[in-house]
Amino acid sequence: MTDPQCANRPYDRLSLSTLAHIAPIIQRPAYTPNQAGIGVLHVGVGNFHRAHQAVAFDDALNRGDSAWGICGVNLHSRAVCDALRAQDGLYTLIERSESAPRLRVIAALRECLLAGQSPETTLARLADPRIRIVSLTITEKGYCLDPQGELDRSQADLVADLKAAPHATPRTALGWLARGLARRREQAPDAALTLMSCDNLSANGKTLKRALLSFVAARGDAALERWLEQQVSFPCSMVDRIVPATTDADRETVQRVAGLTDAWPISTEPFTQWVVEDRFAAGRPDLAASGVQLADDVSGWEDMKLRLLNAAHSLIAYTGLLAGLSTVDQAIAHPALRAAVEQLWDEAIPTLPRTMKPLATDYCRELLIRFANPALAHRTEQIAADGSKKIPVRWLPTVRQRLDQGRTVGILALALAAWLQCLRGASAGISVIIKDPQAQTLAKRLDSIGTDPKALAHGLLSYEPVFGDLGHSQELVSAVAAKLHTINKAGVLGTLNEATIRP
Ligand code: CS2
Repeated sequence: MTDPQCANRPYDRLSLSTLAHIAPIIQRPAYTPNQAGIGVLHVGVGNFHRAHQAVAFDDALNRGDSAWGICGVNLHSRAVCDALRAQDGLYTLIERSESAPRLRVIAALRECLLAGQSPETTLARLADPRIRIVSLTITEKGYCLDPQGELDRSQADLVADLKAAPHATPRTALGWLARGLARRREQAPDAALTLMSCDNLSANGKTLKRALLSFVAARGDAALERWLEQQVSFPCSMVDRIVPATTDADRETVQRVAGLTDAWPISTEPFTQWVVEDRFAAGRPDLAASGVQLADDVSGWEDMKLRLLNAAHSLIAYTGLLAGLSTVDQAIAHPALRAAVEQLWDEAIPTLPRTMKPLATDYCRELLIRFANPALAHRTEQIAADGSKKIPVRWLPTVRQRLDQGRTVGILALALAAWLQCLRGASAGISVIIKDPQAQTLAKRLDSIGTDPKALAHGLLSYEPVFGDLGHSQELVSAVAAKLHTINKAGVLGTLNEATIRP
């Protein structure tokens, strides 16, 4: 990349050797990155981790607590590792709001490994007693569980890991954890560890524990099962920060403001929240000093976030895509979508735990402001991905609870109908292509049904890997079919208008 004003002078790339040249307006590490120890191993070094947990560990390093550098491990994405290695692990965090972007260089990622390329180092790190926290952002599908909470043996990589020879290179996060921790148990049996899920799942810590213990049991390693029960804690956490995919505009911002190039900066909102159960088996930095809320129980926070924030996001994603709205701020500026989001909250709030209900109004008010942030350009297409894994934790708990209580599910039925249309894609005259491991299966299933709304609604809702037994609910099938019928007749905006005027 070259300076447009001075085509002969290339920009330097962000790295330890150029850090000192960065424009003074930018916050830099207050510590010497090379002197930081590595106390955390994080699996899944995507944008979210780098905008969220990595910042809290960077704060600890900035405060002089030098034990908490991070070893990042990616299972699939080689590109991030390559980009970070070329920058000595440094990257720029851009906080975007309506005022000027605020930039900060994060240096907490001291190492970045592609597990399959460096299997020995990855396993050695997992076994290393200096690593005291292993955290994960592997997305909902990374836990390899079906809606009943059993290992999902329809996943080829999981089945391969379950059957693999003891020294084969694992393919799943569960496979890597089981092998690395088996080595830890042998080499450093007293080295306790915190395994911390930072994914958008309800009871994410318990889910991780269940997935890993089921995996280890299925592999027949009873000694490791016992060790995990005794030496490892699995705190639940609620993590929240909106982090869009990186764009060239972000790279240009860094170049313009910092005077250096960064191949993979992260753009995010000013808001950040992390509520975590204070059950760290081998210590932790002073997370409270970074604004992290340490709690005895985070389940209420998780429910509130999944059912209000993430559920609204997914509603915006599918209805927005159908309405040709490509970003969340555009969608929330549209009166029909905003009314739909507010109605979704009216449906979800009564299902929240008693302790959370009094907080919900302020929470939603703040969400409206966060969603409206025009500087984020958070794409509806990004959120629409992986619906088959997201919807069961975002929409279905509210749906189930309302149906059990004999209440209606107006806007959630519409949301399900919008997802169904997006899955049908071309067959519904829609050009949206949604990334989802189940997309093909679901599209085929819907294609074979034809166009009758009732049959389509039943076809989708009786797909047990997503809906469990919800397909038996005649009321839900009819409600989704009715919305589908209206979408076909009046388009999604017409349906939203009708739904929000006459719920
Ligand atoms: C979003 C989340 O892409 C999505 O599915 O709903 O990533 C959301 O932005 C975060 O959970 C916010 O904390």
